[in-house]
Amino acid sequence: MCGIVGILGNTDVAPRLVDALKRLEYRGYDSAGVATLENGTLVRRRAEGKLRNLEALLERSPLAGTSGIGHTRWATHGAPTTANAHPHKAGGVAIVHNGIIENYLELRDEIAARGTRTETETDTEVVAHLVNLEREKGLSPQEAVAAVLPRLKGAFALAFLFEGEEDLLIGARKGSPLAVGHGEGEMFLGSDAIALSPFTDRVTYLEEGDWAVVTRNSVRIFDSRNNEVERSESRSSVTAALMDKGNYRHFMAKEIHEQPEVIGHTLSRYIDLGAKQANVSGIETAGFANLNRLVISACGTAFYAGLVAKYWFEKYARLPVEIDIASEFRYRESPIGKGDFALFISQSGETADTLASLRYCKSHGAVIGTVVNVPESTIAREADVMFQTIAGPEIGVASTKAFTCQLAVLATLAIHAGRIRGVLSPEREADLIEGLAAIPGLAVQALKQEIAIERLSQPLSRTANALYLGRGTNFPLALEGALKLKELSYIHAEGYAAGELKHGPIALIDENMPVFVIAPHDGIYEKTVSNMQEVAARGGNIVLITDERGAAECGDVAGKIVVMPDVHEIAAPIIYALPVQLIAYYTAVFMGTDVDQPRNLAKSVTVE
Ligand code: HGA
Repeated sequence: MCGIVGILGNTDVAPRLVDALKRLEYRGYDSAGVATLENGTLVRRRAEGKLRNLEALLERSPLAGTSGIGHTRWATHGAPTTANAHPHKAGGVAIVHNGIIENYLELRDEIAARGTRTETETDTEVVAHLVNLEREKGLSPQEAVAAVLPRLKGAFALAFLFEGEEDLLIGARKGSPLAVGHGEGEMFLGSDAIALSPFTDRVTYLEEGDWAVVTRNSVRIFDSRNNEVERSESRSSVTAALMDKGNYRHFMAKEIHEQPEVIGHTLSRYIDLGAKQANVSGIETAGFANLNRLVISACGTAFYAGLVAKYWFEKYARLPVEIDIASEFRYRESPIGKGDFALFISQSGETADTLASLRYCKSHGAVIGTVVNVPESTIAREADVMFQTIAGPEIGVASTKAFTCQLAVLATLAIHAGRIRGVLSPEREADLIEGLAAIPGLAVQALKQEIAIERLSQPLSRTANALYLGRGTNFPLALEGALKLKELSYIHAEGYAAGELKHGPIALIDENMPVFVIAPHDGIYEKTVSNMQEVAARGGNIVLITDERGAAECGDVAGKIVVMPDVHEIAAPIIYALPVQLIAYYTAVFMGTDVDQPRNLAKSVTVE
């Protein structure tokens, strides 16, 4: 998280920095700031909160200058105040930073011993001071940065601007992404191609440990040993148009409603409808036919997509799956090596923990696959094989369409694996493919329950806790439902496997506890009805999400029922994700929380 941008332009740069920051706000919105050179002098404007506060400040108090850097922050070290907002400045050096300087306390003590005091609570400020101290010794900007970078532990993408140096930006990357954008007599730095999209589509991605010395007409890139290196330039396909909400009140609502279409696009890439087969190109690289196990790692909602996929791979491809959240996996020293295939799921393709897990597996010789929405992202570039979701840009911080598209890709992958492993007969495969192909139409039908869901969400906005229950592939969906509600409405919620309830959580049930039960009428429906009876017997307030048969056969246990269309078992977690998303959405709307930018969160988590 945190988005950084730098521009060496030919016109006033502050409005352009803000334009880039608008596209980076998905990475954080605790504060924002810009610094420019006005006649060679470093000047800054910083504001707490959303980018619009910085915009308002710049209107009241504009900045001139054609060279500048900008930042949108998701705070890791220090409160989200104006004082802690980037750019940070020491003497004639200003910097913006994405990442965490892990040894900042040690470095702060060191510079204090040299008579320099820091003014902020951030880990970032020490870097500006260290470079400035090197400058005071007489080193050039380039020499000063080269002297400081090896001393920084942790992760960073950095952009430096120097007083008196109108034609110079220095960028550096280790652990966090950074790209150089090439213009005509102009040059740019940015966290991603989205930030650079208003200015150029010619992009060079820095590699791990690289740093770049940028002028309006040149870029020189050095690796971590300070050897000058060549990095190729590519054409970015990211469009410069700022996403708009259309007729929707929030991006999240728009993205929920886009699902029938984007799931359709995604499925059509991986299904051969004529042959009624899954057709996932790249699956040969993965060597699925002979794998002994599949390792999956991801974070948050993407992890829950992986958890659903575990059921599918094990059932349809008889392929054992080991799955772990990436922040645990990366440090678990899991035995993995040649002959293993590891799959990483990420919307942004920049998730720091997922990327670190990927690199762990890669360094141990495993073949790497990714299910990812951004094909130019670091995870996509470092994987051996990419299975792209065609969800389009997802702006709402709470993931919706990216999740269901991840499920769509994973379902086709499991089916294709089942065929090449000799597990699925042609008839069984055709049946599963038909089940998936029906999803876009069924998703439209499912969304017709929106008004009923809006109505039942209103009382929920007054509750303090909620439980979500499901079995089989609907258990991960229960976890996802609870996560969505927490993220958006700040209501405490937990997801459980319905059969696990009696082993503890049932103690929570009383007449104030709403319990969402996600249960299509499938082979284990009756078991879930028994679990609902257990809840009802203790006064719990059940909202059942099921189909018509389920509604007819649940007796009178449920206070409210949301009726979904009949779906094939493989389509259920995708279709049932929609009411789960709508419940969280409308609850948040009734509570008046910031649906698209919930507190304390950011879309893409690029720090540990
Ligand atoms: N550590 C810095 C930058 C935070 C960041 O990159 N978040 O994603 C800070 O707290 O300001």
